[in-house]
Amino acid sequence: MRPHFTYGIFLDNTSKSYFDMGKEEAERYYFAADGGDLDYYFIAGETMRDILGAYTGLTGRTALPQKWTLGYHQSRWGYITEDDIMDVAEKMRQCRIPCDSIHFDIDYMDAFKVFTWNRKNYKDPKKTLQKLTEMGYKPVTIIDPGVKKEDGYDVYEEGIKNGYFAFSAENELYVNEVWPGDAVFPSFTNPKVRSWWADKQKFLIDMGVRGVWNDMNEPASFKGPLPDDVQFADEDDTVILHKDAHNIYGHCMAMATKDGWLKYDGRRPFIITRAAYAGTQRYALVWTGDNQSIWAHLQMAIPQLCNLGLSGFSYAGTDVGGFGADTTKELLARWVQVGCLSPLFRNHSAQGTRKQEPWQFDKELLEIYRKYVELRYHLLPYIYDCFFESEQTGLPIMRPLMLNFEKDAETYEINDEFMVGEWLLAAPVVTQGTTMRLVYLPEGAMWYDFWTGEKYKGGQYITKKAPLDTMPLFVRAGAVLPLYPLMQYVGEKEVEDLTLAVYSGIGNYIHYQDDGESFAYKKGGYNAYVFSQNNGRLQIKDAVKNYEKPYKGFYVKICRDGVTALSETPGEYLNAE
Ligand code: MIG
Repeated sequence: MRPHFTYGIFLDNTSKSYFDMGKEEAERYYFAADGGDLDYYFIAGETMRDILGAYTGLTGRTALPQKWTLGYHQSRWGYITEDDIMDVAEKMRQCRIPCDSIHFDIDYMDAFKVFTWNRKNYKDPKKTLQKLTEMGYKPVTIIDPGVKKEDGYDVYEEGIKNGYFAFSAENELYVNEVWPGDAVFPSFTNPKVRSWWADKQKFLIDMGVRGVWNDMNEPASFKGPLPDDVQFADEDDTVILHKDAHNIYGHCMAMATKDGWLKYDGRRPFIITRAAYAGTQRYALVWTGDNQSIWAHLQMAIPQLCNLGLSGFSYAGTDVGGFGADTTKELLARWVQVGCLSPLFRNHSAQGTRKQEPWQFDKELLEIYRKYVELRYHLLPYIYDCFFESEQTGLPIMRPLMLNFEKDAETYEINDEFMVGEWLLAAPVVTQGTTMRLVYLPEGAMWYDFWTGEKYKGGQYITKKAPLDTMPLFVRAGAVLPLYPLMQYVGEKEVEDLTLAVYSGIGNYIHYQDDGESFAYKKGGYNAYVFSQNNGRLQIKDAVKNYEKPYKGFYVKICRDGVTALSETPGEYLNAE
């Protein structure tokens, strides 16, 4: 950023590359790559938004996801049997923790063979998934790239017959070890291999799975990294060496996976990937992989997700509670507060660590957990709107303050606060034992405390009490926040009346409504409402009216200084007049 312009540089090179942003010499940026073409873009504009718009115009934008994917997801590596899964599914409903998805980690497979299901631990997997579906869950399964080397295993044999797997420098089948033991690696860089892999998705879709989680696609391997000279098949059946393909391996796997879901499911694909390249946001969302249950990794979650957002990945998340090592009650309480405003909201943990579903601690934790998952479900239409706009502008959901307040230099170094869209500012506690924190409120706006309705002028630091059950959260004056009534999962009930929380000030807001699943919105199949307010006077206009189930009405609640728009629990408020 410079006083009168901003620029971005995108190096489009898949070989091992280097970036030195003023480390060696403060006045010099330096980037290079070991191979490939010197292919880079210089993007100029006035603001960071311009750069992001142009960069995502070039590399692609995160598409509007299915609405349920924005709900809460529960996962753990260690749900081994169908009883384990059903137990989680039932407890979630008993404890009244809203939840839309349960994720199946590698243990659902037979001997870690991709596109198989373990019949010892699941008598009838289709039936189990059917049961989950009836309870409102949308099952998501993990898929790794490594294919078990085993005679008679169809995926392996098909790949061998067609030459779909990578070869060593000596032109022999390249074998390394991953979960299934000796395994081989599909050449996702080749369109034929991608279309074969796309067809494989049918196995999951027919089973009743609703999304895929691609793991280990760096590709990761247990017996050391793949050598540089391992040979993959490229686009035109020529060879691309691992050293040039490594950075796009996950990208190409995501591409294949998405194609399969478009072909056999037809709804907006929900594909999560661990490895990605510039532009992978067109195919998949990302999660930040194996974090640890430590405070430093909760702190890191905010800049990580904001940086991903600035890199085109509007849809991203961290493992809530931390993946490796044992979480604690306090850490989990603080993590769910960050997680509930992260684009992907999933609790996940590693086998052998302390369990961290919301009921694994005490009543206090369960209540805190529920408060923030419920907050997420009330805010779903707001978050969905952010995604709707992200597809048009490239602007992320979760943003560093500076993206919204570029003129306020005080925001530049803040990485323990973030914006959700234009109107919400979160200042979570990310340090142990803290019950009060400083919050910077950007200049050029007035702010309301979400919980108490207190009004503050921007351009100042304030101190906020933040006991374990409180995440300081602020709404920019002028906001009209669309809110849903409480639901245990998306689709539990039709939302006929939308609640609008109006935070006195001046502002316009566009709200979108559609079927939440199909591609009809792309052809205009949605409703758009424009909410304009002038110091609490609200006007509602139907700007687009193509979706056949418009709202029947709106509940409006106005927040002025000291008058709380939302009571402690939004649920109570929503039932009020
Ligand atoms: O070698 O599938 O990042 O989320 O639970 C570990 C087991 C493999 C790594 C993923 C993690 C997942 C785990 N996987």
